[in-house]
Parts: sequence; C-alpha cells; structure tokens
Amino acid sequence: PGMWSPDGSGSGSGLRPMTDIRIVLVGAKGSGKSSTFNTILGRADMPPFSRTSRCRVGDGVVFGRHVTVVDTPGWWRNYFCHETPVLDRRELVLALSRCPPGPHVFLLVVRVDRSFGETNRRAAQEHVELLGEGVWARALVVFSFGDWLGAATAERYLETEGTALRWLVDRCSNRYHVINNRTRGDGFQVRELIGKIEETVAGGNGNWHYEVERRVTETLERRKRRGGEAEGGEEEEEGGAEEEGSDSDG
Ligand SMILES: Nc1nc2c(ncn2[C@@H]2O[C@H](COP(=O)(O)OP(=O)(O)O)[C@@H](O)[C@H]2O)c(=O)[nH]1
Ligand SMILES: [Mg+2]
Repeated sequence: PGMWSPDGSGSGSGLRPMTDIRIVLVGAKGSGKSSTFNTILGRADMPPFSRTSRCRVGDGVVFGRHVTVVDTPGWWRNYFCHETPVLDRRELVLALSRCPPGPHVFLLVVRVDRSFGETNRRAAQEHVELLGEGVWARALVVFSFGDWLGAATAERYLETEGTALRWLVDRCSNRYHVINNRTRGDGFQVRELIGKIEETVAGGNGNWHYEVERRVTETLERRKRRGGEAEGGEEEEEGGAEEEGSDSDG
C-alpha cells in the first residue's frame, strides 16, 4: 500500500479548482490509454498500431489546469500479474515516479465494446495492486469507446455488463467516466473528466497525492535480480536510456 502526502500547497477546501493535476493511465493493452492521453491533452493521434512499451509523459494546459499525464504499457487483458513480463511490471510501477512528487489520480481504462469477465477483472486487480492498495481510493474507471455505446447510458451498460465490471467500479467508489476518443467533440468530455478528478481528489482531503512507496519498487528490483524463470526472460539493461519513451515536446 502506498501513502498519501500533502502537496505543501496549503489545505484544499471543497472543490477549489486544482492548479496542477497529475494523472497516471492504467489498463489493459489496447484498452485506449494512449488515445485517452491524446484526448486529455488535445493532441493528434499516434501512428496506428504504435505500442507503448515505456511510460510516456506529456503535459499541457487543459481548461486552465496544468495537467501532466503518464501513459503506461498496460497488461494483456487475460494475463495475471505473474504472466506479465517483469519489464512491463517495472514500467508500470515506475509511472509513479514519472510525475513528481506523485500522481493525484489513476484512470483505469476499460473499453466498452468488449465484455469484461472475471479473468479481466482479476488481471486488472492484480496489476493495479502492484502500485499499492491505496490506488483504489484515487482511481476512476474510464470507459473508452464511448462512441460504441451510442445512445445507451453508462448506467445501463454497467447494469447489463455483469458482476466483474461492477466489482471494479465499486472498488473505485462508483467513480467512472465515459470517453470517446474517436469523435473528440468540443472538449466537454474532458472538462467533465477534470471535474470528476477534482471531486476524487477533494474526497481524499484536498491536494494530496500518491507517493511511491519505496518498498514496491524494491520488491520489483529484487525479483528482477533473482532473474526470472517465471519472468519469460524479459530483462532490461540497467542504466541507459531512461529518457526513452519520454515525450518532452511539451
Ligand atoms: N472507436 C474508438 N476507438 C478507440 C477509442 N479509444 C481507442 N480506440 C482505438 O483502440 C485502439 C487501441 O487504443 P490505444 O489508445 O492504442 O490503446 P492502449 O494500448 O491502451 O494505449 C486504437 O486503434 C485506437 O484508435 C474510442 O473511444 N473509440
Ligand atoms: Mg498505448
């Protein structure tokens, strides 16, 4: 479990707009994380089929807030934690340190055009909890492929989808938001998302953020050093290229 620490920017009261918002995107591969990254920051789409193997950090001014977003590689939707390459797991945990002093909120991206079963649920739970159990208190489910819902409401979708998805949304204290990365429109959906993020953060008592717990990264380092029979031989070279995957064009 992680820890929450004050920003040092004074006590937040109520729904005062935040000046800085730091977001980490998590979710299965192909769930729409990178697209959501672009939607939030108002950027053009990436080339098709580009895979995110490293965290990507971007920032910009969104409705008057300075917003930093960290995109992560994600997990295969049917893979439990021990089946995920150690490099991907490490990259996920490193996301916490890519937006110092730490993220305010986690967006757990789930696409609505595919059914979400118990295996997907367990995969999500195990990978989210790599970041610490405290993440749930600051997580919001983002339903991507909102265009696919058509006229149906998210409430209706949730009712029909089943218990696995319901569990996930309940774990996030019923916080969710539908996003359409295909037709971005006038930005209303992002404005609304920012509102929900501010509510989430206010609910956790002002301008607090999630702090990387050293133990989490150390555990991963140790596992990595042990080398991995179960890790599928995915080893990363120590040292170089820490800027790889970083998006610094501002
Ligand atoms: N129709 C539709 N397609 C989407 C939406 N969001 C993402 N996609 C598509 O889904 C695929 C996977 O999205 P991507 O953002 O790369 O997922 P990631 O692996 O989680 O980063 C891409 O082909 C996107 O164009 C959406 O809201 N609507
Ligand atoms: Mg991606």
